[in-house]
Amino acid sequence: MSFSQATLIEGHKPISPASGIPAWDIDPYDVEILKDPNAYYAELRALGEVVYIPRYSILTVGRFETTRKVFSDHENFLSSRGVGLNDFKLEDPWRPPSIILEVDQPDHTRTRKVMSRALSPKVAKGFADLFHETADALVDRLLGQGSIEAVADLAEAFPTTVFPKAVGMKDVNPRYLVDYGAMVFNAVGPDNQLRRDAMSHAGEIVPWINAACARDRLTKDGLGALVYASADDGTLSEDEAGMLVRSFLSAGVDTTVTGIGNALWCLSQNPDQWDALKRDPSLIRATFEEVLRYTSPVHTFGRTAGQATEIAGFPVEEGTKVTCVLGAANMDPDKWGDPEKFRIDRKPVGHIAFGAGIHGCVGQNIARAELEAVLGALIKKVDRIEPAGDAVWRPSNAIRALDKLPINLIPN
Ligand code: OVM
Repeated sequence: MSFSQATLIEGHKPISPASGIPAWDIDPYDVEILKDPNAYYAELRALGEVVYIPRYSILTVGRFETTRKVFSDHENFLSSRGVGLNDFKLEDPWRPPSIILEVDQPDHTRTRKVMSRALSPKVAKGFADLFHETADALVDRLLGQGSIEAVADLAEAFPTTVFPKAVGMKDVNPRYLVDYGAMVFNAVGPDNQLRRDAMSHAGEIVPWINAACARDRLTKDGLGALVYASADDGTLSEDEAGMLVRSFLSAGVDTTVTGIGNALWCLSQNPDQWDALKRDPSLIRATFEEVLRYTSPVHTFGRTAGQATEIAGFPVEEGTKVTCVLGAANMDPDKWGDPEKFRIDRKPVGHIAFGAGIHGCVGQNIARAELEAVLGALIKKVDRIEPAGDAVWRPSNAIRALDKLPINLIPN
């Protein structure tokens, strides 16, 4: 049997799920669920190891062990056919595929090596002064201001200041970086209003992003130059180097903006945990890990079954799109005691907020260094973080981020 374009659902082949897989009549990309996902996560886990969602003709997993297993099983569950609902084998993607994210072994190995060297712990340490000085200055400025809107004033302000510097970008446009992130992450969802709204900016932003990745738009001392050095030694072509710089800009801004915003949300909602962090600054890193577990900034990413396979004993057809709900896995009570409690002393080793397996977040050292600087500046200078209005979420098909977070930073 072959499928014409007209019979595709959300850009992939419709499936007939194996018997025994429960069907669930739900839209996981409904904005109300995206804004407040915990009940959806709980029901997904309760329904079974794997659930069929007819609306999108996908399978979905949310229990910790199964989600981790599918997400790290790169032999059976491919990335090269896209990590969203579109199957790149059947429909052209909205942009040339990423040569690290949307690729399988062995091609992945070569680009991954370049990126993991460019983003090594040693390189991240080299940015510590820049990150700490920027965070200290930013928090000093905000402290004089009374109540702040922490998403724009801090969560977006920090990464859009330090990250272009770390990459060595000569072209500066914080708004374009944030909006490009929104496109990249909404693009992995269905063709819904969120995706269309994000894509409505593509015409001006995509060419700007692509141009900003060229060798001559980068300084000689940043992450971009490290990647272009791999073009000089023959590991990459010049075009491939530009594509990997594009990956920095795709994956490095929205994610860290979200990490900072979500950290401020967690700490402003849990003043006892803020106090505990003030008392013991050695818990800064553990606090960020708990923010990652508790809020899963990337809530859902997918894979495509490259061949007939199985999930928890249920047969899965070739071409099946499987969404992995990282947010549900990181809240699974079978893995985490009292998952709905935000506890900075939890040390949630093994959370999958950065993914798992060969595609696990290659930028996580930089992300941790950024959060260490921001949280470090806050605990040095701020006595209390008080909510100054309701937090508003910014629904996205893949990111769980705030849109507005009014808070008061009360100085020491
Ligand atoms: C990329 C990339 C990498 C990680 C996440 C991401 C969808 C994009 O290489 O473009 O967001």
